[in-house]
Amino acid sequence: SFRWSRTLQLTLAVIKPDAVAHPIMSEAVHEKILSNNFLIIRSKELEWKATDSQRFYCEHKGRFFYQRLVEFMSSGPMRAYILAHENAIQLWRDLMGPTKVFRARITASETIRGSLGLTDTRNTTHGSDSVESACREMAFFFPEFSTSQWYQDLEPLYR
Ligand code: RTP
Ligand code: MG
Repeated sequence: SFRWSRTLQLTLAVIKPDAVAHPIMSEAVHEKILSNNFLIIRSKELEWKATDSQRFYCEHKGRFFYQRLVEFMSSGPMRAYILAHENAIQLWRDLMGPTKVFRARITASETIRGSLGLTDTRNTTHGSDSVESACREMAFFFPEFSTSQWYQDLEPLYR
């Protein structure tokens, strides 16, 4: 019988409006997801109102870039994914590369942000940074998806 040998972890990945606006960019990101063998558990295109953006980025309220970040993230459609992989959270962040575009370009030009990032705000993608934020962010984007149910359904594969 089939025995699962790896531990899957879930993360939330988002293709931001700058990349969705240019299909050549969003397709390159989608390719990265596939070529790194992520399982795509959920995927949808959606658009935020300014209030959604404020709610999602409330931890950054007061930072100098908050206003432009909030405006940018509600400026057009995005594509959100729930991805599964061994060590998915760290793997996806490694593939994205550094937040700061100058750092990404110079030290990690092969990463998503290093190759496609336009500015520190318009930096192509988002990825959860911890198990806690992955839970919060998956619920934010996919309220009907139950993370605990998903892990529970997987349980028999590990026995
Ligand atoms: P993220 O939350 O999107 O995964 O990015 P991160 O952890 O690498 O970066 P964080 O410091 O949490 O910043 C959140 C988002 O704010 C935007 N940002 N803009 N100087 C700027 O204009 C600036 N600095 C940060 C980025 O889009 C980042 O994704
Ligand atoms: Mg962050």
